[in-house]
Amino acid sequence: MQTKASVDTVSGTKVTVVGVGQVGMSIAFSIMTQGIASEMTLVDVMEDKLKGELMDLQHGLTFLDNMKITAGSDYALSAGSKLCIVTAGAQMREGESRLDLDQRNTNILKDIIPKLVQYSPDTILLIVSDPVDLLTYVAWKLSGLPKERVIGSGTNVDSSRFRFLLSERFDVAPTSIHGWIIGEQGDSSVPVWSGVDVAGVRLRDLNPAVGTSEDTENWNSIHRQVIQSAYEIIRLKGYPSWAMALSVSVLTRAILNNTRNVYAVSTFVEGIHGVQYPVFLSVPCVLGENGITDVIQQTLTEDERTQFQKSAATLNEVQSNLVF
Ligand code: 6V0
Repeated sequence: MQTKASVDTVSGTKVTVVGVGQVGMSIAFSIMTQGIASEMTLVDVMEDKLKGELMDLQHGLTFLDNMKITAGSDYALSAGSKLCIVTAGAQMREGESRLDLDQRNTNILKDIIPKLVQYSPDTILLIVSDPVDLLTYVAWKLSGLPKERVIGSGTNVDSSRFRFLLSERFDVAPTSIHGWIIGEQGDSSVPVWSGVDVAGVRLRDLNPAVGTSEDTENWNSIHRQVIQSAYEIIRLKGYPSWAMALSVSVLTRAILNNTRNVYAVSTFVEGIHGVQYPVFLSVPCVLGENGITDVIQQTLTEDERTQFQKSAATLNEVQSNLVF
């Protein structure tokens, strides 16, 4: 019986996940169980953890469609990846400033990104590590890749939290509600109230004050809940993982299957919504096999534009203090 093909081919849907912490492994598990990729490589600096996670995943393969899984600290294993997902990151140390942490995370990417691009020069990078907008810029600079091929997971998960919370108030399924959170991932994100609709019926047409301080129905509390929920999950269980993993796996599917779905992800926004700096922020983007092919420019209110531009200016200032 012939047990091994005489020629090993490089798969067209190979994904590498760098960082096998809580977030990296939940992403890897989600990609594996959904059968999105035919090959997956895990890379980290912790050899034992890599080996344990590899064995644990491989032992579940009989229950799923087959895929090849490899793991190790050598980036040669990642060669030929169509998509590289980066979740490696440092946690804040006691007394550490935000800028020092940003610099430490930048240094981690200085170690990772050139090696990924060396082995997969045509790859698409999907950055998940925090602060995601800043680190997507750093990854773009370090990689030398075209800006369409460097993407941050951005506000895709925030938009999902937003739609879920809206769905509870409307009592319809989250998938039947459209709604977008754009801008900087985290506290300064921007909910686009004009884009909230169910079956084409726009919330703003029913309540013109929606999202403003004059809104007696207080819809903006839902955006505050979106921001708070990230902190709440960390307080309650230590780290957010499942929604993030599903968010990243749909982005992965869109890229590997060239679906051209639209998701709110972090992209280069100089020239968009009046931004004058070379920064990455989230806007709805069309995703496919070449990365981001189009950006959807929504009609924003003056307040939404101002908030978007303020985040861009802040990011630009932080970026200018980083040492590459
Ligand atoms: P974690 O569990 O601490 O895992 C981080 C992993 O990165 C560890 O396994 C490290 O060994 C590894 N690592 C560190 N340095 C390197 C390196 N130089 N090369 C390879 N691997 C390295 O963190 P967790 O998995 O919880 O989070 C990972 C990152 O995602 C952090 O930056 C989080 O802040 C960020 N998140 C981003 C979110 C978003 O919405 N963008 C959401 C959740 C977490």
